[in-house]
This record gives sequence, structure tokens and C-alpha cells, in this order.
Amino acid sequence: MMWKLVSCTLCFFVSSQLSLWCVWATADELDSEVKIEVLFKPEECTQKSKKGDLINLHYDGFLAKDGSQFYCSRSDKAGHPQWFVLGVGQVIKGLDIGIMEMCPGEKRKITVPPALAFGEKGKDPVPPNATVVFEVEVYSVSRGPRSMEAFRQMDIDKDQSLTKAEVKEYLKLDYEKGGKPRDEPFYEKIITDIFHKSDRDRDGLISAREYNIYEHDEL
Ligand SMILES: [Ca+2]
Ligand SMILES: [Ca+2]
Repeated sequence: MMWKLVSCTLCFFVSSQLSLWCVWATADELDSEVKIEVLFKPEECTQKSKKGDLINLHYDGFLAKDGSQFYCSRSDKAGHPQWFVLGVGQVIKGLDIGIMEMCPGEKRKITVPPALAFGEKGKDPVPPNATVVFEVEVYSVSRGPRSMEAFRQMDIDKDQSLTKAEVKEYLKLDYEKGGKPRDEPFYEKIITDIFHKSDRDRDGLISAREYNIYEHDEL
């Protein structure tokens, strides 16, 4: 049991460091495919996930060869669902691909070949050349934070950079609009996470360039 908890913490730590995991999947390895099985799809789907969306989800990771579990987001971070920006390399490539076009409430089983997961070397406790399977449940899909439309909405004083207060205001409006207002610690946690990942020069502001690092052509 102890081993399991330690390994969960390790995986989250690695993924939150903008993913060393992704380094091993190079362009010429992209032939190998991610397999997606939809386990549950809600009847109503107002918003499908796309690149740049902020996703809130739980995911469990298993080794394909024996079904053993190596990651469990439900026992990590006191069981809070994980946040990440889809399609920009914050998780392994196979998940960035497999979580596209998901509705809130949808569940999928996503099988990822080693080249799009942990590669030839593996990543303890995932062995070398391992195909991995993730069971994913998406709770919410929000536009941004990487669409420039969202950036312009957040940047209230139009100075081309975002303060924590500006990001918080935007998130609050977004959740209230969706009929699910949250408490202060909830917003603080998301904002800390967003700034940790985006404020690369650590000056307490997210510049347009930091915000949109993967899509400079839109600037
Ligand atoms: Ca601003
Ligand atoms: Ca900055």
C-alpha cells in the first residue's frame, strides 16, 4: 500500500514538472497509435475538449501486460481531481491525444503504446517499453487558459499580462456561469497550479508570450 502511495506522488510530481515523460516520444515514433474505448458517454454534451482547454479529471494508470496499477489520481492530492491544460505537453503524449473531444462526465479507456507514454527507458515504476492503459473520467472542460480569446477576456486592464487577481476573476465568472460557484481555497489551488506551470520567469505575472507559448502564431 505504501509503495502505491509513493508511486502516485512520484508520478504526479513528474507530470507537474511539465513532463519529462514526453521527451522520449519523438516525431518519427508517432506512427504507433493510441487506442480509445468510450466506456460511458453522457447524453448531453455541451462542450467537447480541445487543445488548450483546462481539463479537470481523474485518471488511473495500469500496465497493459499484467493490469497492475502504477498511478491513481484518486489517492493523490487528497483525492482531488487533477487539473491540466490539454494538448500542450503537461501530460504524456498519449493522454494529450486520448483525452481530445471528451465531454464532461465521459469515461474512456485509453491504451498508449510506449513511444507515446514512457518510452524505451520507462519511468519507475513503469518498466521499459511498456504499453500502458489509463481509465479516465472527465469532470469539467473549460475554454482556455490557452486560447487567446480567453487571454483577452482575462486581461481586464489590457496591459498584455495577467495578474493572479485577473485569472481568479475569470475563473469565478466561468464557474458561476456554469452554475457551480466554488469556495476560495478551490480557486487558490487552481491559480497556484496555473502560475506554477505558466509563469516561467516567476515574476508573478503571465505574459501573453508565457501564456501562449505553444501558439505564437496567434499573437
Ligand atoms: Ca493585465
Ligand atoms: Ca511571468
